[in-house]
Amino acid sequence: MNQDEKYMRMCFALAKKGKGKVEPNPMVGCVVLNKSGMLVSKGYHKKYGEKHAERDALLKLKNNEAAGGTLYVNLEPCSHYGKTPPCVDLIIERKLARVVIGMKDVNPLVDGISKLKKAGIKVDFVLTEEAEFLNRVFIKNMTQKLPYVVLKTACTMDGKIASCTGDSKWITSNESRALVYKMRKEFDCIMTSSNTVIADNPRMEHKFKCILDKDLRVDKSAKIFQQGEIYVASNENTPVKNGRLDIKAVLAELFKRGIYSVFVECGGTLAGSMLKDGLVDEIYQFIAPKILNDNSGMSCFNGNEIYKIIDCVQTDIYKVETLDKDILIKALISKALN
Ligand code: AOF
Ligand code: ZN
Repeated sequence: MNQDEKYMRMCFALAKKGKGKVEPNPMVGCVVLNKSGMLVSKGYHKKYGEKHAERDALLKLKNNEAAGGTLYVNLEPCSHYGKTPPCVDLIIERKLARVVIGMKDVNPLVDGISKLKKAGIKVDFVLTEEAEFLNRVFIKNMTQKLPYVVLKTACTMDGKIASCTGDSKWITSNESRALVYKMRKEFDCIMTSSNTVIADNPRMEHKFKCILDKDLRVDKSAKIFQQGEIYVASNENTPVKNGRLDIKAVLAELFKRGIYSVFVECGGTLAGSMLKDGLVDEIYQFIAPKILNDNSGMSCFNGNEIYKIIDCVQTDIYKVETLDKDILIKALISKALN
């Protein structure tokens, strides 16, 4: 691993300390080396609205300590007056010779790179793909004005979520189900369908829940209503397209309400149509060591007829975890069907 990669990875680790506290802002970490290449300061963005990573690192140093040195930061330094003044101004003032950046900022207000170059500071990039992966939620939020969507499913080795009678308790182990409870907390909202609420009557503890219920079929006595704030998307508040709720419109509405990430827990129909419509960013798939061995069982993804394998939804698996009994696959959607 070269030096630039080493220090950029350090920035990633620092950035991650802000996870859960900086959203909807990006996670950013910063490392400063002095003229002789010695690490003299580290910083990170700690909380939404507070100092940016670069400022956090540079303000720990005396005025001339960073002069001629190198600053590492996983996101292009900002050049705009937001809740804080532009980081590029401080970098220029502190006379850094080189800035190594992970990714270009997708925020249209930011144009830090050209400002740095104009000031005679050398700019290099390193580990861009990793930097973009780290801030994938921020990138989606900023560029599409939509929440980042993770769809969770739990199935047998043959991809079934229930038998032909609808029996589904339980496919995955206690440990996996406990892990799902923890995962929910990492998202601003959990989303489910009227079908799931009617079939399973889950509690789904969360501070904010969205139920897709086009014809308002779910009874208010369902357990899901016992706790948390609930947004019911129905034909009364959401456009209907081809007889179905326009889920993209629901996501846009959630975004306006300050929801930046959504965890979808549903059956095969909603999962299939969200996948087909390209509304899913990522899949968490729990697979239990069971085989239903019945094609009339319910599938975890139930879209339309597909004739060619080339038309599969493609994913990039980035993590496989072995749990007590099950496995968990985490995969990014790399190509939607349409
Ligand atoms: C952060 N932390 O460490 C960096 C950011 O409203 P402000 O002033 O906090 O600016 C937010 C924007 O600044 C953010 O969307 C991103 O484009 C840029 N850089 N933001 O919260 C940081 N370096
Ligand atoms: Zn900044």
